[in-house]
Amino acid sequence: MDDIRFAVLGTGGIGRRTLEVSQHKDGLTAVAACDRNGVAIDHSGLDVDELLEATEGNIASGPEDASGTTPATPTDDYASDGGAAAVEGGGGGVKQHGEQAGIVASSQGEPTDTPIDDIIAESDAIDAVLLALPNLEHDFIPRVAERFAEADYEGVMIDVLKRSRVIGMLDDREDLLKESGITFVCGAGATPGFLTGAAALAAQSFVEVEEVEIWWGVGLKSGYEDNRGTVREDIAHLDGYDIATARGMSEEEIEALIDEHDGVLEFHDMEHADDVLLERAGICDAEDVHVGGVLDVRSDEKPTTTTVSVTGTTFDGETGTNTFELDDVTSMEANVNGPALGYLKAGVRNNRAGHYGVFGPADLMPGF
Ligand code: IKT
Repeated sequence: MDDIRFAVLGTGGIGRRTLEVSQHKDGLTAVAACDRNGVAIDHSGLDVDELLEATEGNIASGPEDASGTTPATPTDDYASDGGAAAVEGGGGGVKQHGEQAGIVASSQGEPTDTPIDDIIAESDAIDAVLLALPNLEHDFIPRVAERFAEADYEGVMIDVLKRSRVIGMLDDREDLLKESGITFVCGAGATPGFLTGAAALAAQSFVEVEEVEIWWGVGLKSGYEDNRGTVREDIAHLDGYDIATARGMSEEEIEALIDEHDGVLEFHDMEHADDVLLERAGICDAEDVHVGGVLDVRSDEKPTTTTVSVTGTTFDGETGTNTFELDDVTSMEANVNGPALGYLKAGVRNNRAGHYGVFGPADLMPGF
């Protein structure tokens, strides 16, 4: 495959790490990145090291981390997303007035009020767009996809969204995406994503799948600061919390909750899109998929081993369970961003073959 020129929307934890991991992968050139306040575009390839250094510990405007401390004023571009601004405005904020934060702190960054539109304006020369945007406003990512489609973007869009209900919102826009020539790969992080693909592979031995259990363990190797967005998003899955309450929590409230649990949060029956994505791919019913896990906010060690167990019946009547296990030392960062870029490449292969529409991770594996 020729070189893939890609853009990253959002330079919070996921956006920055994807840029970093991309440097270790063949054939990927980062040509554009944006956050709430700025945009960096260089069609011959961004200086990723400089960009990472400039944005490190300086993620005020990283829209992926939906949930930071100091809400900053959102730009019109994000504000025009009717509500998403509130989400993006929370972006991991450590920015003080007058201080350069996020992409504008990079020598390649330009301030802008319309970061997404600025990338759209350059999208003729971009093969793939990775949406490392916050996920707390459910229709935000679908609406960003719509904006690219309305501008006749032809190429790949990929996200690492989590919630099951978002997939339907993307499906509702599938005709528009197809008309434009977009191959949209949704839920392409770890879960959903890597682990959904693993379940699809493990299911191949069976003629009927009874149950899929995804149990993940995460220790925050890169620390809490860099993962505020994902921690807040996970809190929304705890008993007594939902998206609105998690979004409304102050940083102090989050820290108090973490203290109450001695730093270890356990989740059961999470609304993670592995379920609808496996059903969509014809593997099993969504209700037979269960996702849960343990997050240790204070340790870089995984509190439990990440496993995917697929139970089913073989053609000759045996019932078995295939288990896929991740190594305890591979970090969440490696398990989210590596697969996301792998799915991005698979998306580009499909896009170049003229396959447009909405694809989940299980659709890019052997058929069931
Ligand atoms: C995600 O980012 O995909 C979801 C997070 C869990 C990641 C699992 C990684 C497993 C591993 O590294 O062993 C969490 C639900 N936010």
